Amino acid sequence: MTLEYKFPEGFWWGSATSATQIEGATNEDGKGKNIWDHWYEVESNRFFENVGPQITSDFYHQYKEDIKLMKDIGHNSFRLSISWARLIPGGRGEVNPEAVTFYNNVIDELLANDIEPFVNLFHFDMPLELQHEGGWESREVVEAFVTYAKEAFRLFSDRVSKWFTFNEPIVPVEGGYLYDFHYPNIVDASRAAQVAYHTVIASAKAVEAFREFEIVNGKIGIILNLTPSYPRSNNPADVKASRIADLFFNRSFLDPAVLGEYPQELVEILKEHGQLPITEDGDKDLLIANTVDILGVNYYQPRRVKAKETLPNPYSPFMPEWFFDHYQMPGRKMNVYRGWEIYEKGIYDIMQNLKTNYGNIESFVSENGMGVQDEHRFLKDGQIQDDYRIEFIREHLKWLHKAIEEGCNAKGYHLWTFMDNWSWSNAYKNRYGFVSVNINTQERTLKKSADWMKEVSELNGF
Ligand code: BGP
Repeated sequence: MTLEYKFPEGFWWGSATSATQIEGATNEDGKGKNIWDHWYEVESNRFFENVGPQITSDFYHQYKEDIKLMKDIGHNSFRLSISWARLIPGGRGEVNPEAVTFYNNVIDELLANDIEPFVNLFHFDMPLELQHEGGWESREVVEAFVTYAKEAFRLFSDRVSKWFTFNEPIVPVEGGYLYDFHYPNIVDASRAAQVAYHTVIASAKAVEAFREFEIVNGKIGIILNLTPSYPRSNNPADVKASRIADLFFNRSFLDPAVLGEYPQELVEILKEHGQLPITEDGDKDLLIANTVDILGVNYYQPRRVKAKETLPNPYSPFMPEWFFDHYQMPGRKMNVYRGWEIYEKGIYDIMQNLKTNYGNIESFVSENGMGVQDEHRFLKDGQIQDDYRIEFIREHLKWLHKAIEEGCNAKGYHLWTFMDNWSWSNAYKNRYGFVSVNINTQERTLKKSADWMKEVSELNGF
């Protein structure tokens, strides 16, 4: 069969998820609490239909069957995260042996099915005790993270060679310290800057620790949600607004992680507004010496911006939005369930940017996907006919393919997500999986997109 879109040999086909979103078993086998367990206990109304993280998709008990399904639909790789609070309850001290058994079992099961585990250390899930100590605002918590990272490398790196320090580290900054959609629900830009800075430092320190382990073929990276900024027009005021949005939301993590230093213009802006974080001697050298080997790119939506229509209220809390307004482009294509624009070419623009400005670092699409509400509407003969998802993936893959043809260093594509999972405040509202999950019975059923993906990964293209 001749394929129009053939991907390079060894391309990574798979999906991604995170511990809190699938494991469940939040009170079992010695797991400690994280901020999600706590926030749900104190404010369950913040979660769609009051559904919390206690059970989710029950991967803790069903991982064997789930991994078999991954194999069935052609996965050769799968990204999961370790729950820090499960591995080290309280965030510091003794490792929980039952957690070690669980993660060993999962890793072994993946390998037995020829699926390479990509393991991420932190996916929004701060252990509660450490949050009480200040979370990422605290430099001691950074040290606790490095100790946790070392334990994970020690325990699992005999079988895991691809590691990631953080998933979307900007999201806890935005959600927890600017825009009130994650615990601890603080609105304070200078604290947000401290949190962002400490996660960057924590990542670099984990990279440094990783290199001491000298893991054969080992690679360590970070996963960033890159939302390319597009100005409304070429008017210099719009272009400037777009550049500043890019500094805040992309380059604040991308530059230190990949180039080892912060963009000067961002530093100047924060300085001018009195928002610079506290730093320590030696941090600059740490960053420059510990850039990542590989970059995971999560891409869902672009960020369209325009120059501000009005001056910011000088008495309102300082925000990135002091420098730009969001722009709703007429005719934009929307995923209405999530309220996110769908713009497939964004994936190509990101890859070109990485090629031109970031040394063409080895990368892959580590998340991309489409959450849809009430998917049972599309049930036919017992299967969800998610043609919209197939189209979504296909159109993104075409642009990714073009980027690769033009020399971009992209090695794979992971969908968000394998099976429907629990989301941070939307719970089970929007479904993203190749596999549908009935949250009452925990029954799994392949969607049409799963059959399609099986074919794509087997043919290595379409
Ligand atoms: C990313 C996160 C995931 C996931 C996904 C979908 O930002 O890394 O954890 O949840 O987005 O977003 P949501 O669940 O908010 O719809």
